[in-house]
Amino acid sequence: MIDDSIFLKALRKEKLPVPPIWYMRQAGRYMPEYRAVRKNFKNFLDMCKNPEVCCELALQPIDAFKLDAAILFSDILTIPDAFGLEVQFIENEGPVFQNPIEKVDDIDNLMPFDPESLSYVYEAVTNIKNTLPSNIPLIGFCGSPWTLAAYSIEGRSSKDFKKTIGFIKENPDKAHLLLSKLTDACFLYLRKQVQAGADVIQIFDSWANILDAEDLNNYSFQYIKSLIDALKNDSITSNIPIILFARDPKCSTESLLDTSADCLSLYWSMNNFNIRLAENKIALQGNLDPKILLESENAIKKETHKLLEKFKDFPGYIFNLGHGLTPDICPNKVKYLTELVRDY
Ligand code: 1CP
Repeated sequence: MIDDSIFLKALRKEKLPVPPIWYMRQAGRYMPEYRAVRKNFKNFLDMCKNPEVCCELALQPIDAFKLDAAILFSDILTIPDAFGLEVQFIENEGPVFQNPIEKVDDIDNLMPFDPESLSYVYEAVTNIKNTLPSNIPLIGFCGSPWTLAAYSIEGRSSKDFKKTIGFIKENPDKAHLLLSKLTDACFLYLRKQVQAGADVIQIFDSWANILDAEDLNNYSFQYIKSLIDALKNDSITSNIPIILFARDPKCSTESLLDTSADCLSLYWSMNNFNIRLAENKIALQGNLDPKILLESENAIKKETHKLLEKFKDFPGYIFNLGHGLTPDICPNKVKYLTELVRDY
């Protein structure tokens, strides 16, 4: 039954009359239903630690827009929190770590990752899976080892992650040790999500954009590839499709294909990506600039039709944005966009 869903068909690189649709950050602050629940929690992670609430939030965009896939409601920073770095979300500041990694000893002394400490996430997965219509697949996810390392060293979000770049240049061996520890944790975490009911996995390399081509391979893609290899070689996760989102990566199409992901989620400004090279090798997702949703319906229509034309003959295209929906977007525009794609 679930195998007949158009999302899983597209991930198997089947050509479809209408692409499956879901949106990055489809559950979030742009929805009034989300804000109504969010106001009951001071700390965002406390909300993520409540599996019933996560279930309700993950279902909100499915109910509102009849999307073709649901995504687990959680955050990528659950893993650093489980390593004891104590993540808090501060209003208008984003994530702030109480115990960031400041010196090399902090990496040696990291407590071992216990996948059971994130049981609240797996419970949310099971709740969502049990509540979703049986033909709608559920996406589990994690941050890439590099993106998690960047937040853990920087201790917060940043435009350029200067502190992190300085740290890895001064201590490359310890940086690699941290990345290996995070890769092992991501594997155990994703395997548990699949055991709990996730049908698909997405890896978010949201800070791929701050590395040059060589460092991107050395500090990020190398670890994404070992994570994907481990998942493909494990009997529980071997058949689960894996989507990789890398934000604006400074690299060739070939090096993205070399990660062994089953699907690449394209950032909105990735115009150098060679679609023909990807054909029949990998599925593709995304690429629409989310900012277009702040414009008029006519402007949305023009850009969306352009994008659908671009991927018209591509076997295995999933409609999505090139990054997440932002809080300033009006839900009516999301509804309009979804109908536009289905009517094309
Ligand atoms: O106060 C609030 O309501 C918090 C807003 C919010 C939400 C709704 C955050 C804080 N995280 C989330 C949920 C979330 N995060 C989901 C599930 C919801 C869905 O997609 O429908 C997912 C998949 C994520 C993943 C995530 N978290 C990423 C990767 C995707 C991307 O946008 O690149 C990243 C980078 C984060 C970190 C994060 N979480 C939240 C904030 C403010 C940040 C920092 C962003 C930054 O550094 O700029």
